Amino acid sequence: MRWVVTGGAGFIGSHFVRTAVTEGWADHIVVLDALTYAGNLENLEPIGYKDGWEFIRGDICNPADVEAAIGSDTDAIFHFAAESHVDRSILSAADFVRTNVLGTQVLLDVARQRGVKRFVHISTDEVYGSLALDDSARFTETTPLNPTSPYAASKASADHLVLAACRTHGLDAVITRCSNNYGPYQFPEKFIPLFITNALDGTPLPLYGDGRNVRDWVHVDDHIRGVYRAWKHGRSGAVYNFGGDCERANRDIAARIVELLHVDPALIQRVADRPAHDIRYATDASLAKKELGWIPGPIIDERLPELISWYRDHRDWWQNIKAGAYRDYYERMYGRRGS
Ligand code: NAD
Ligand code: TDX
Repeated sequence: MRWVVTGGAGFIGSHFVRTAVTEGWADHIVVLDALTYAGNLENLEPIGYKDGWEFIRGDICNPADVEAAIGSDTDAIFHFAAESHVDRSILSAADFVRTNVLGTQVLLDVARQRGVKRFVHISTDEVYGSLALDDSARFTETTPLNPTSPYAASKASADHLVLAACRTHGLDAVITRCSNNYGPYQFPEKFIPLFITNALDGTPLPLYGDGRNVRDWVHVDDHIRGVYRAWKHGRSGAVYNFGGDCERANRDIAARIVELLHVDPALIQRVADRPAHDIRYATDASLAKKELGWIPGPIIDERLPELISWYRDHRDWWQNIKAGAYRDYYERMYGRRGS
């Protein structure tokens, strides 16, 4: 079994690769990653230099790079590569359209040319838009796509292209749409690692708006095991939602982080809200549970202490990031918001 994993040096992709190599999910894995600001080879270091995987630095928008990674013997492509941060897409959307839309189409074209047996496309529940706060409705796979941010719109576009390749050209493809992930090696621009690392540094935790926005939290390990099951058991052309059955308001997560780290709650500072901030995500994973046999593990309340320990024990990893080019972004974002 030979696989290509795009975005395998990022947060979720690296978790998938580390687990796949360790558990022997495939004979050989090619990681294709451009190493953008979010890609980091340190995320793959725990695997070590053993047989069974290789790394190619390449851009999914460049057909030559993609052709170098995908061979006629490639059994599956797991497509994690993306520009993934909503706030960055609000500052500038061009890279999102390029990588998430055009890059996905390049991969689909090469997959077809090379006769790849299955294309697993990693999407997000953000393509569905927002739910009301005072409602119990959840996103299902038939909820109409109604993306809010440029990031979500680019991911929805990619989903349409994947389904179009499936319907028009008979490409065997499966789409997964997961809700918010948390776990080790998440880039500290995202809410949970940003708040944990800022709290460890004793710097303010910038809570957007009133903090009542709700996210449905899934551990990255549960997500990648769902992706594996979608490859193994999913129907071609099907979409599978993954959610943690774990809706939490941002302000409650922030309060819990402060409590677990024994820092001053006054570190939580309300800042200007994200434009068109989706108020609530909640994902119904019934189909994945029924057809893939997927079940999420322990909820975030049980896993936050171990996650905080990980960030405490891996200070070098995130301090290197925070001391690098990320600083410019941080100042632009949070300077503007007045934290
Ligand atoms: P990430 O930003 O941590 O990693 C993205 C990776 O893609 C990086 O390694 C980066 O170098 C690589 N990449 C970016 N542009 C590339 C290009 N043009 N060519 C090759 N590689 C490129 O993202 P993540 O949080 O790990 O998300 C992975 C996937 O999962 C994305 O498709 C995202 O939309 C999806 N997703 C994320 C979440 C979440 O909560 N983080 C939830 C649901 C779905
Ligand atoms: O500084 C912050 N303050 C804050 O209050 C940041 C960065 C975020 N937030 C809020 C905004 C959201 O309501 O926290 C919540 C989570 O924010 P993000 O971590 O940016 O995630 P979100 O916008 O919900 O999108 C995430 O989930 C779906 C991922 O980044 C996407 O890649 C994924 O598709």
